[in-house]
Formats: sequence, structure tokens, C-alpha cells
Amino acid sequence: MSAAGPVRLVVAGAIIDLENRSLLLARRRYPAEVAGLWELPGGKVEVGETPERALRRELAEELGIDVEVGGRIGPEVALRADLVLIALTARVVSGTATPTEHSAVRWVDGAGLSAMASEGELVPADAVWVSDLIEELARR
Ligand code: DCM
Repeated sequence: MSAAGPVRLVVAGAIIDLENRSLLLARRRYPAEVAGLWELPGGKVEVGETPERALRRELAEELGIDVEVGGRIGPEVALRADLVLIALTARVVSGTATPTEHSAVRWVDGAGLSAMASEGELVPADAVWVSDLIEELARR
């Protein structure tokens, strides 16, 4: 893809439960480089779709949850020349996260997230958001 070619967006959900001060992580099954690592769940934005709508669709498909989407969090991350990853905050409105494509899900608090980052258990792209996520989890 040339530098001037279309850039596709991948949207990830920073799904936060403010009552429990915790963040939802999902464990990837593929590709091999990131299999077994934990990510903020999400997926590619389709043509004509807003990032918010794409995130709601992906989370319904992948985890069976309905979410309310909030604002951007953290910097955007270039995955490739033609693929950019952004994170949006979200909260669960209905459903219980049950993985269909991931091998597991878990809720972590700020300390848990920090420990997982130190251990290299997060997908590399998402690791850049850790400080922003910890700040968000501590917000009053
Ligand atoms: N991706 C990522 N972090 C996320 C979600 C996705 O790094 N939280 C990357 C993994 C893939 C691409 O985005 O390279 C598309 O994701 P998927 O395979 O889930 O559609």
C-alpha cells in the first residue's frame, strides 16, 4: 500500500466498569505473533461506518455485549502504513462478556493492568495505552 493509499481504521474498546474500577481484556487466539496475549477487543471499521458503530457491532459479535461508546482515549497507533488503531472508551449496557473469537476475557483493575503490562502480556500496540487507561480507571 502506498503512503497515499486509503488508511483503514481499527477501533478497540476501553470497556470500563467504573463501579469496580476495572477494564475488560480479551485474549487473542491469532495470529501467532500475538496469540495468547491480551487486548482491548474491537476490529476493523467498515466503509461508511463510524468508529462508534463499528465498535458496537464488533463487541456484539465477539463478546455478546451491548455497549455505550464514549470518547477517544490514548494516542492512535500505526499498525501498518495502511492500518491505524484507535481506542474509544465504552461501558457495558447489557449482556455479560462471553468470548466467541477470543480464548478468554477478564476484568482487571489498574494494578492488574500495570502488572500484565510489565509481564509483556498485552499485545504490543495496546501497551502504549496503559498509562492513559490507568488514569481513566482512577478518575473520580
Ligand atoms: N489489533 C490490535 N489491538 C487491538 C485490536 C486489534 O493490535 N486491541 C490489531 C490486530 C490486527 C488488526 O488490529 O492486526 C485487526 O484486528 P482483528 O484481527 O481483531 O480484526
